[in-house]
Amino acid sequence: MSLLVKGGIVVGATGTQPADVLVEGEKIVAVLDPAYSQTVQADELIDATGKYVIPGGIDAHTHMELPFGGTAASDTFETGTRAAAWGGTTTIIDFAVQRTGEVVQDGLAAWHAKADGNCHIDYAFHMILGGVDDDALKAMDQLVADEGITSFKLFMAYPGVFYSDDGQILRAMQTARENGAMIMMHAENGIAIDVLVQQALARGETDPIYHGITRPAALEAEATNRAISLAEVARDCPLYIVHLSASQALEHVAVARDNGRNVFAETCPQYLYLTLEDQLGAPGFEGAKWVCSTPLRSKHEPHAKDLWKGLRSNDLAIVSTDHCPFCMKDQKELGRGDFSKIPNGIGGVEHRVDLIYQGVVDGQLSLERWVETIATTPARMFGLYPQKGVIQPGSDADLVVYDPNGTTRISAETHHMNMDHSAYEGFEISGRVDKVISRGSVIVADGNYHGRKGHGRYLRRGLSSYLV
Ligand code: DUC
Ligand code: ZN
Ligand code: ZN
Repeated sequence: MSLLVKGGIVVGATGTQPADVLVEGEKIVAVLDPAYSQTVQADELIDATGKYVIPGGIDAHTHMELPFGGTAASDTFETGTRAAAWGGTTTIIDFAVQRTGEVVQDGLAAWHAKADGNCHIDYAFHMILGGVDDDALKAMDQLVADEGITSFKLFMAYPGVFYSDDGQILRAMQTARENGAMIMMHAENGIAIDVLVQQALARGETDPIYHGITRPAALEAEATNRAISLAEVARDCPLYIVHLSASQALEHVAVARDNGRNVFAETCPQYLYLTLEDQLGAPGFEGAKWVCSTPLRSKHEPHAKDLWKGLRSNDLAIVSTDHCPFCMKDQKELGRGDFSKIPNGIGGVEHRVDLIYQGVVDGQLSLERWVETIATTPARMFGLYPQKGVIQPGSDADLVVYDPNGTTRISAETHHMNMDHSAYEGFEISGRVDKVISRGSVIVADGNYHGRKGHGRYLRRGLSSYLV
């Protein structure tokens, strides 16, 4: 079965050109100058005239079905990957979890059991280590060597849940330095945050906004800097700061990178568009929709502006979603009267490609940088390149036809995520996902869904392309 995507403007991380893309089976076989593709015959033709053709989006940070805060993230692998596909994301990297006291490989097996046969798009796993000990360190080597898992997330936050102390972090970093893996860090000083949370609750400060107030930027910056220092001690272990939200944390990343360190970072759309005051501080209990960690930051400080700048300068390499949806009903409501009991997380896997395209429209990013931050760099950072993240012969035929003249209105009424609200309700994007192709199959076309669960395959990842 062959497919020709014809008449579009192919946008990649390194340039933009009119080109036709020929797909044979699941792979791209040629990127053709339109003047030379007149004679090419294909079984199926997709007219991309006036539209961009980009590599399928890769969301390197999702949490489908994550048990958290006394409940579980409301998207299953089935609903979440379907929603991702609707929004132009054709690969996710989800976080398998080793809970404290659990064997790492058992945690991984549980994640495979959730995902296997249920995904609409291709997927890979990072591994959360909730208990770094001798066995977990050995398991890191085994996962890198045999399972295609080459990145491990540690938490400086959530004492008693996922938290690792500095000694545990250092040991995991030393192991990663040896086996080539990336350490991903949730960088917030959880011990200090818990003191602030208890003090706030004792004062009767129970509304959702206090979730943000008790997680100040200084404690994200402090943890970020500490993680960078620990990685330096571990002989420059590769370090990737997840969901970076604060200017002060970004500053530490920028300094480390200027010094030539193996330090990388991502941000998420919520930190580019949403704020402590306007969303987390919404009247009554509404703000619960936007309780996530790291938290939304103040609009009176330059965080969002600095994050866009960081994306331009590559101090921020990637935009992921940290997709961790919880419904208001029965889930976020667990924290009515006590913000510390609101499950942490925002859902957005469906909207990342559009929200960052809006950055292009608004003059924040170039077209090429849009593609780079949502697809190409995630592939390179996490060992999926060039199978994913690029339109070139030999790569998987994961393509999005994107209409710059279309409009996307975001609403819980129309989205496909399993959430009873939208963090971006009412947002209007000056662009629209027109068609989505996953490994040569058209799964979204003109507002209709043609994908199926089970189409998505598990991807074994290599080491990061950014490291020697
Ligand atoms: N942050 C969230 O908001 N949710 C899940 C885990 C995390 O670190
Ligand atoms: Zn986190
Ligand atoms: Zn996360």
